[in-house]
Amino acid sequence: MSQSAPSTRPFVIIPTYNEAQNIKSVTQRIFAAVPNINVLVIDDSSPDGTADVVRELMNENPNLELRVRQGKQGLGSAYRFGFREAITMGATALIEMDADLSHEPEALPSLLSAADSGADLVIGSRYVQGGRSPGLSPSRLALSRGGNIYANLALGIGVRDATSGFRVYRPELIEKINLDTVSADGYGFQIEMVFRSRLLGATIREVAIIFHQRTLGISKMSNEIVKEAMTLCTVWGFQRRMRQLKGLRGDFVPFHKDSSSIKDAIISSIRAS
Ligand SMILES: Nc1nc2c(ncn2[C@@H]2O[C@H](COP(=O)(O)OP(=O)(O)O)[C@@H](O)[C@H]2O)c(=O)[nH]1
Ligand SMILES: [Mg+2]
Repeated sequence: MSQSAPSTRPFVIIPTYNEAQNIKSVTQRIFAAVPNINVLVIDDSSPDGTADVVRELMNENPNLELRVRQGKQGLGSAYRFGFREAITMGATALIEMDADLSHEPEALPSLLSAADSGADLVIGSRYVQGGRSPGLSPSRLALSRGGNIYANLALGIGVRDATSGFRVYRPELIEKINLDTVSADGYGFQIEMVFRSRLLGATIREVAIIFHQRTLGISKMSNEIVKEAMTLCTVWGFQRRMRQLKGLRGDFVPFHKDSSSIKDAIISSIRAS
């Protein structure tokens, strides 16, 4: 799938929910790091007026775009929407990045050059040599490391930081994945996208990043999001194992939480032949 045409119209997609205090610095630093880059903010009608701040910034930045959606619909849904919009606008690379400055805009050139040198998916990774996440609380570090170990055991993805939200995708890979069949949110979305990329034989590279703790605003991470990621990994892992045991090859669309029950997905993977 890889080809090495340089990325001429990269889009950074930033989902926002109550990031009015961060969005100005993050966009300014992005444009300083990569002057001609495009930035697309997907705001879910943040009550703190994030969208108004973005509108103000758009007066000075012709490469800044905003889409406002009705109500909080989750990070996975915001990215699915943003990927489609950016592809429609001719994106040659799709970059995922948080608004809270956890991801250093100055790392964008190294991620983009890894994509240009032939990776379908580049993951900014805390867990490869040179990667760090200073100041992460022991409980969040345990959750993050434990989640990655579990996702690797269940799904065989061979990625050290599968929950990282700082990434570059080649648009061709996103088009192949078919976003209509991706239903996870939050960490589950990040893991699902790595899993789906692996199933398609994509070239995946991890590049070291320093992940900073948020200093302004609050995290939207919740127990529900962690629970969803664990449940989905377990079901996908079961489906994958059944397929291996039966020697099944060919296209495989993993369990989609909105289109069948877990019970039906398990029964059909036991029956499949
Ligand atoms: N549009 C949109 N963005 C969201 C939503 N939930 C989180 N985000 C954004 O996703 C990014 C990561 O969320 P964050 O709260 O920092 O999660 P954490 O880093 O796991 O603690 C931030 O830019 C958030 O503003 C949502 O429901 N809709
Ligand atoms: Mg964050």
